[in-house]
Amino acid sequence: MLKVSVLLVVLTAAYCFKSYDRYKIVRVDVGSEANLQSILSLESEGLLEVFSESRLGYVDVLVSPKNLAKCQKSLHSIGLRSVERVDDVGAQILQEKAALLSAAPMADGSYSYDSYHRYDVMISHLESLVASHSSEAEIVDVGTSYEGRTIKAIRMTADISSDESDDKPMIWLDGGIHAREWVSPATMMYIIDSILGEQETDKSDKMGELLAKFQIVVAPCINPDGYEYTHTTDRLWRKTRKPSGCRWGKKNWFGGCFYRMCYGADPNRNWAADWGNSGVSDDRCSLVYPGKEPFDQENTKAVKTYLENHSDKLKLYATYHSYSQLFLTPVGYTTTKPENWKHHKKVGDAVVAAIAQRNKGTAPYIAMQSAGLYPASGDSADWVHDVLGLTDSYTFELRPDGNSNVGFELPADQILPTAQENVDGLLALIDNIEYNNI
Ligand code: 0X9
Ligand code: ZN
Repeated sequence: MLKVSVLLVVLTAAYCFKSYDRYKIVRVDVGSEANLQSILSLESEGLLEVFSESRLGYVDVLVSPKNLAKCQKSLHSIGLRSVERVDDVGAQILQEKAALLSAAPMADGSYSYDSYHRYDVMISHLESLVASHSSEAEIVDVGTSYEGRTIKAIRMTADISSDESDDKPMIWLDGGIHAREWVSPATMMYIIDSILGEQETDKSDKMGELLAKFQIVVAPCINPDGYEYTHTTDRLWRKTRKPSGCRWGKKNWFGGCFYRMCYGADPNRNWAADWGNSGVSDDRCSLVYPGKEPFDQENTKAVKTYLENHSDKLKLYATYHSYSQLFLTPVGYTTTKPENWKHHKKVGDAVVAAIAQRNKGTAPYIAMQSAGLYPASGDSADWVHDVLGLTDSYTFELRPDGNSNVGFELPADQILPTAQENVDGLLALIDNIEYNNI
């Protein structure tokens, strides 16, 4: 009986949801910038959608059943090799949805790591943590998203109500800037629970030392509009949700859009560090549209303002994405190494070693300069590095590894190992930042 009702709810939910029924993910070899341009022109013809950006010589594209034959023909005619990676994206999404719907509902304020949770569940858990740890945690309202959600963070430090606590060196961590990367907010929640001793209880001495020395601010989900949209409407949405205008700026005779209305900007292309130059598209509907100008998205503006206001204290910035299991060091728009590269290399080696130590036998994380993955302008870690002048500014890419077929839909039983290894990764990171080594 339970199975039948879960199936009914799944089918109803699927009906309102963007369908990826029989869509395929195809991996295309792109050895050169020219090849990538050919893919982008197939995208503007509407034959495919770039799904995840080109990484280390390939790009994954999403192809509808209607376009499959034509798309394969076009790829073949321009000499690009391709291989099917996922046979039916829609089936994968339905499977995930069924698991979500059969998960036990969360009691007010509680949280679990066996399922992905909605934004309000995360925030009410933060509030309950603050209530039970009032001497060491408080909620920070970072700002308001385009759709009116409050972007919340939790600030944690020993003796939080003392005036001195505001002056302590600051560590900032954020998650969920890309909407569909669900394991990122979940990992941030686990890191928060661990810092406050609700998880990883064997590390309480270490966490106590950190809270005495630093103020640690964690914003688990800084793109709440996009995140909620992935739960209600389109599981694979990446960007924000602010309308960005008609595709190619073209209106029809009646004042509507000639093609269609585009929504959102890529919030990790929207920061003022080499903004708009590489790894972006001026197609407002593209998943890497950087916005009309830097910080024209409410959420990036809010986080930027908070960081600017605390820049004199900021000692570490880390932002958590998925997927590929990487630790990315600045900068991401050019492969020219910054002057603090030697330090970045040392930090990266320490972080990936600590992660590997925690979950032996799983694919290791790899440390590299972020432009080595692919050059892209306007990301948050580069802005903190270049504009705030902070050496220790990094991007994590969490599980799964780059060869995975599940991609952003990491099964929920992987949340805990991902989060656990990243508590160890974070501790190694903090031990190695410049501030702790002078
Ligand atoms: O493209 C991104 O924004 C990040 N990858 S993701 O799949 N999570 O979208 C990587 C950012 C790394 N930064 C640069 N290459 N600049
Ligand atoms: Zn991302």
